[in-house]
Amino acid sequence: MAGIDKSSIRETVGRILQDTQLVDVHTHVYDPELGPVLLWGIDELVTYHYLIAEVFRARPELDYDKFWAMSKQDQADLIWQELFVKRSPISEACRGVLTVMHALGLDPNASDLKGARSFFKEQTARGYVDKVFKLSGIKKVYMTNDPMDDMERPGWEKGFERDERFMGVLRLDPTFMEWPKSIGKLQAMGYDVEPALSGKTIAGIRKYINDWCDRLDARYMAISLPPTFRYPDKNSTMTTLVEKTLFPSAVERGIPVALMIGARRLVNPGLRLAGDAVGKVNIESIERLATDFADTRLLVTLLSRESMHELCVTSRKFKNITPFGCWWFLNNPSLIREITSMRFELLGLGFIPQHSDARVLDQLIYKWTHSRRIIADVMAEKYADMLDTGRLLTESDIKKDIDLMFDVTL
Ligand code: HDL
Ligand code: ZN
Repeated sequence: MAGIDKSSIRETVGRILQDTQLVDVHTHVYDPELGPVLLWGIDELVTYHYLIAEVFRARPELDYDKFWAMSKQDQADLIWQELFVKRSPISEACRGVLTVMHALGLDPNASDLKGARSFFKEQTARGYVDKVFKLSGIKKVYMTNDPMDDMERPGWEKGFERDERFMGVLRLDPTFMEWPKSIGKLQAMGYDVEPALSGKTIAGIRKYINDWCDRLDARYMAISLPPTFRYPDKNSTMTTLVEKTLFPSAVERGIPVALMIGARRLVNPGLRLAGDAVGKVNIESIERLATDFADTRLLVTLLSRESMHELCVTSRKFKNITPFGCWWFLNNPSLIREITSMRFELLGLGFIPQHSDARVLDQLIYKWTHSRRIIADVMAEKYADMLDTGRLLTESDIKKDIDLMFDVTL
């Protein structure tokens, strides 16, 4: 059996990864039938909250309220001038916009956004979804569906014919965090709940979960938790909600739970969505959840670089933990490289290397273009090390390995 020569590994891995239609297990993009919750086009791309954080660093005298009072187009024009014209757009978020423009045949050297805007005027949402999926090499995305979102809920209540490329995911932190903040909406939706986590309320929340998992055809449930999350914590409503509703419903439905831990929300409220920061997590709490709910698959992604090493070690101890993606502040080339190397070294192929976390449809293009390159670099290095031992490697070995990691069915 002839193996691949070491000198052609990187080209071969890159080609196979490029030609493989991947699955994106965490995004904030939506079936176009859901209407305005699907963000796309140059103004959404340039006003991505990552770039809003960066424009305030370029223009520290900018007033938060004045910025938010501007139209989205004016915000985009300001960001374009400050981050793309007056200085080199070298940050990962800036580079991402350029990668998308380049892929669409738009001019990344343009002095304004007029040309880009006229291109997008000719697009329809559905047609552009097809274009972006093709350019990204993505066959399926998992959404982040929040019934508490007044923009998203009506589309689901009305009902629509699903685009099978958009998989449902029930997101629960907007319902659970700062309980009983969501009680009014739950009651307005007809659920018999009260602030006290009584048997009646627990039953009402489980009905909410089941009703919406049915409506979404949810493939997993997700919850984002702060670095302060501790489990079990007998004084915390979150422990009760997780123990008595989230996990029992996941077990009953036989679906995974995604734990996304480490975001410190709104450390700077003036930045709104761009105002969140990061904190290291308590890995023991994840180990206790993995122990108490040993039959539930835990998809885990953490926001702090330091926590990622602990997660790799903990994943070796708990077969029901699957680390997924380089999330948010970790979705940068230098950190994707480090984390992916560590995961191959500690977990072999037993993890999901990446998710895009795309908030704007167009971002699928850049987040996957950038990640494919780095993951191919790291995979090729690991394969080369393996060949040095005399072990042979074929193209079908590589394809099998890539499908094992990326062709995720949840
Ligand atoms: O909680 C999450 O899913 C995060 O991804 C947030 O949406 C965050 O604002 C984000 O977009 N990160 O990329
Ligand atoms: Zn996200």
